[in-house]
Amino acid sequence: MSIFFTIGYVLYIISMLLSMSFQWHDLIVGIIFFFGAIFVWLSSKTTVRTILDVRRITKLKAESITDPLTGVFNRRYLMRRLKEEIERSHRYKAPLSLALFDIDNFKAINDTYGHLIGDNVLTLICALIQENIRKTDFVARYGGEEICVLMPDTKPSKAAHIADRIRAKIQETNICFEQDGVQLQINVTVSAGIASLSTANSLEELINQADNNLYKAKRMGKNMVIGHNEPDHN
Ligand code: GH3
Ligand code: MG
Ligand code: MG
Repeated sequence: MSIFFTIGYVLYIISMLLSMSFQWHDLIVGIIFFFGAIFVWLSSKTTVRTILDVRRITKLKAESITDPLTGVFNRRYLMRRLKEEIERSHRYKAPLSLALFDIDNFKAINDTYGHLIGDNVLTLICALIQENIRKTDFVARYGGEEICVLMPDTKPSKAAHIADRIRAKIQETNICFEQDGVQLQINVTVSAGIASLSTANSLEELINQADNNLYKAKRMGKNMVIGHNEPDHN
């Protein structure tokens, strides 16, 4: 940009000299052109740098709240949001529920097909859960193969219904993959425990309740959702 201004002005001076009508105050125009060009150049450079910085910060922010394997929110973000949602629920006296999912017999999947396939299965299950929740809910990886769905403004009976719909969807999904040139198909099931702020008073109680219900679901035969006092069977 400044080069164009400078060239333009040099050509202007040359034409003035050639036409013998050059006067020293014409230099002022050149100086204004020159510093104007430098100003425009520096501003455009700063703007480009700012855009790149904003992009970098946005990316870093997204990475700090996302689980790198599955792409859903990470545990740290879950805990932060959970705290905020509990406060919001108390303030507006609104219901709040969550479902804690755990993949059934996941160790056997790892042992049979290897960890890489296990990783793919886990990622796929997270995607299936993500596809089957409402816009107002959100999914986070709570632990190894435990996935939490937080459901604001939702009563536990409704949460159990949603969780059971997700459970059924996962059960009916055939997971296909290729290993050593052989096409394989596996069926995965999940169990879930529901917790609600109506029967828990704190974040810890909420998590404990979901954990206990999940444990019950495992003990009662897996592939089921427990919450709201009665199981939603497969
Ligand atoms: P259950 O039905 O009772 O839940 O049995 P399970 O085999 O799913 O549960 P268990 O706790 O015995 O094993 C969980 C396994 O999940 C063990 C661990 O290696 C595996 N796991 C945890 N995180 C990951 C991961 O990110 N990738 C893979 N591939 N495996 C994982
Ligand atoms: Mg498991
Ligand atoms: Mg587990």
